[in-house]
Amino acid sequence: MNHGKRIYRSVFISDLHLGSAGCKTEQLQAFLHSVECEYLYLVGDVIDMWVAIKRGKWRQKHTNVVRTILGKSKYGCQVRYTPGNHDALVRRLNGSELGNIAIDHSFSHFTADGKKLLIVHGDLFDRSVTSLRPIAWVATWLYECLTVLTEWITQYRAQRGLGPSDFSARVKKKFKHAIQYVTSYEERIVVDAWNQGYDGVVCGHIHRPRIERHEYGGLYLNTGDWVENCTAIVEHIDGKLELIRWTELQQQLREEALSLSGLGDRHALSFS
Ligand SMILES: [Mn+2]
Repeated sequence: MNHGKRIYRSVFISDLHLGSAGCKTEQLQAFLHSVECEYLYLVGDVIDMWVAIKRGKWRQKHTNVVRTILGKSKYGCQVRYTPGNHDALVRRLNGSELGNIAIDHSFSHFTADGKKLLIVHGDLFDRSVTSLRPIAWVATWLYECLTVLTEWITQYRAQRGLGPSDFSARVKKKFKHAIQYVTSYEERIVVDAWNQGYDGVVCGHIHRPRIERHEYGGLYLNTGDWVENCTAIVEHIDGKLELIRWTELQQQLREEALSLSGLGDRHALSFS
């Protein structure tokens, strides 16, 4: 029995944005504690240096996530970190190996069933970050302010007994859509990987979890993020790749724990 843990060969996560108001630290910790893997890929934007470090927003809970990751590396998990645009300062360490932690611009990963995958954050394929970088920077700040504003609205409504508003989801959706060229991003990155001889690409950056085979060949795997979606790409022991959502995995683990303890059966009896 694996004591409520999921065992994978590899886990790929990105866009944790540690240090920003939006990072879902609790869910991320719970997820990290519930998986065991041989390879843990951190596919960029792990630390949000654009907002975290300069503005004193870093909290103990963010340090704790880093400690959890270091803990995994201590017990034999190979951690591979490809910095993104929000943690671009770490790119100075590209090519370094610190014990079980390797940092580089990109990695080649071979799955258990022999697929060759390119692991890269992906911001270099996003025009809104390369040629329109100042706009992206302002957009990040607006997004951060919006997140804080939403929290205020939620608290205000909760205090008055009102339900949550969908204001944030609506605005964020429009906002992100406006600054991203999502389809062309997906297309550019997967075609580039395919042309380099890879079977597919694992990336992040646009906060849109997805697993798909491109029409010209090539697997497109986007890990999603831990600001909104709380998702990861995992490689099973046999090499099969899957997109998982923390909410669904959490539910499965809860049900398993319940049936193990026998509580599930007693409930079933009492309601029959
Ligand atoms: Mn990014």
